[in-house]
Amino acid sequence: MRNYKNSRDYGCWLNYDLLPPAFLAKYEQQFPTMAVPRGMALTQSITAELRRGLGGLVGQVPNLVEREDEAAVALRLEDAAGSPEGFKLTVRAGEGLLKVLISSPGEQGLLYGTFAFLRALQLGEVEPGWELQESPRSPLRLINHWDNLDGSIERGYAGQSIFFKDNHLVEDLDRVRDYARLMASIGINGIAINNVNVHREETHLIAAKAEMSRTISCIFQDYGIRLFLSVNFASPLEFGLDSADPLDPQVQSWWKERTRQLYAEVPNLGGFLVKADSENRPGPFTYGRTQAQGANMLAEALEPFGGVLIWRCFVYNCQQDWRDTTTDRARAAYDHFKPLDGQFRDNVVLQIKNGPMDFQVREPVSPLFGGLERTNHLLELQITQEYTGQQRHLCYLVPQWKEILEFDTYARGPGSTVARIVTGSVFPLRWTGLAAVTNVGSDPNWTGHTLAQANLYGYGRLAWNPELSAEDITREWATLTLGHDGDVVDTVSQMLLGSWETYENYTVPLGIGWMCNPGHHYGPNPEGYEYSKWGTYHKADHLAIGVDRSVQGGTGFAGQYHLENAQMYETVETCPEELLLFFHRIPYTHVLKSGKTLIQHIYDTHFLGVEQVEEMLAKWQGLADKVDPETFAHVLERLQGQLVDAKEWRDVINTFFYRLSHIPDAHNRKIYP
Ligand code: GCW
Repeated sequence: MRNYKNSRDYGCWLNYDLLPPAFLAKYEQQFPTMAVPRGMALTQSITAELRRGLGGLVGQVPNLVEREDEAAVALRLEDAAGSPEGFKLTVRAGEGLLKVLISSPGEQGLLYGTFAFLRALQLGEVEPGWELQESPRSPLRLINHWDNLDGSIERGYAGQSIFFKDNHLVEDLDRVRDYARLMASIGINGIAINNVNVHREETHLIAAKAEMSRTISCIFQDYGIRLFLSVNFASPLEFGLDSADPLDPQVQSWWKERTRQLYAEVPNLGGFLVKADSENRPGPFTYGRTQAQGANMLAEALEPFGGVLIWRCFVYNCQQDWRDTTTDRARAAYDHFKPLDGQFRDNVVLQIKNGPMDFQVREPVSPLFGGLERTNHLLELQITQEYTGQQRHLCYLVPQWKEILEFDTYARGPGSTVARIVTGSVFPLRWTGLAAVTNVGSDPNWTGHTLAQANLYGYGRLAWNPELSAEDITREWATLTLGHDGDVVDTVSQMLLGSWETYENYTVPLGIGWMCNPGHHYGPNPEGYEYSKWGTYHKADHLAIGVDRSVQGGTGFAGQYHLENAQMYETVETCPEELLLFFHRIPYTHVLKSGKTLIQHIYDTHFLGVEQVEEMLAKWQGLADKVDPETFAHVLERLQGQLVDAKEWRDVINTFFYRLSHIPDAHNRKIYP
């Protein structure tokens, strides 16, 4: 069998194919030499990247020279102010050659500058007089793996873990290196390697199994990435203590000592990530303590080593009764954490899922954004497509993330967007940024669906700079990954950019969420979660659907937002229609702004969604001789599967509503009786 590592899909956006003739005319033989400062931790990675990148793109591997003034591409560590992760790139005309200078106060900046240079070269931007000065907008740009030590991945749709197998490290650590390189190329600087649901085996990653963490962290270190570990709040119990109470001095000193020893073994540790009091994980509530008391205890242990404690806000009652209408899961994160704002230590960072529920295809933004003013926090996104087609469906999430980032919280008046909050420009917070659950696994193409690589890429780019536009990121990814053919770039960009809306059209309407099969969450099942304990009800009956979350007469969730948004969500008339069923209970006969009734809207969007998948499929078929045959065949197969599944969604959802409402489709299309 051919080594899958030579495939284009494995190379992702770093294939570095020879540039097309028009570009080569500009760049060929322009970069014969490079100068890279010696003795840096990242010297080797930077040098190797330039060799590989230029060797591939312009067909000439540059020679290393000592003196900066003799080099076509020179890297300079500058003793200047500014972010050590930022860089400046300048290009000028030298004697017959281009002269590229990449400078930064830090070696990490030089690494990012190197990747930016190679990217710009592929996009044809490098020319005399061109300059680029960038630094990441926030200090934490994190990836979370939900990998278990046995090699399985919770909500993983691309094979097994690339780190773990049968409770050991995988043999192929080169692949971990390739991964670190991919992540560094998009600016990721921290990776949590294990599942936030920390089971028994994983508890030992901070102790007997710390050697595993160390090995991975050494690889990460070569790419400027810090390793994070998800830890079990009840670890002390596993190690012989009879309590995990955060106020118990014995527990406190146990964590301090364990953390000290861990740092001795894993110096490149960024800190801990904790899921506590959430979905049956242990936490401070067991001891009658607050989330702040729990987080602060761990943060104190990390503090001497500069570590940060990332504490998730996904705390809610998962033992609900569907008949209980007073408990609203959407309220939970805000209700738990808002009152604690200001009580957390400086090195605690709260990690908040984008929406108040759980990574649905459409949700409002969590009101904790704009709600928290004095506590460090991160936006948590889900790259892995748990509820959005599990990498069998094309569902490109960058447009969704852009909407979230552009949402105005009004926390400090107009313009207080989530993007500005998570980059620290609304509230002066030390630690801000983004985290996302990755979609990566051991599949040869990393992400199951090759086009799902765009989600991974797009996340990194947005974490670096949330102001980049979805269109720019998409075209950039398509060019780097699939080459310069304008038709391919246009077509694939269109497919990607429309795919989230398409997915929404044939799945769950107007923000209601769920309606999927319980457990694995794939495929339609309108009542799959309706009577379960998880608090995710849509309450459809024969007349209406939706949950009233207004203040007047509902659960009051709408009132958790700042006034402008609270008022907007409060009434049916002002609530954005795409979220109508999230905030209100609406009769099927209610007339929407389009002039259609709700029920007709549901029927129409479901028929439309399937047609849109048919169009995507046709578009892709049109690229048959323009993309790599292996990639072509694979994506084709996925799209064909998506079409079958989209029809199933359409029919199941439409039938469900028809049976409940008895209202026929105005166009008499086929809905099962
Ligand atoms: O969406 C839910 C998932 C769980 C996950 C949890 C979480 C890791 O279904 O699998 O557990 O969210 O985010 O903690």
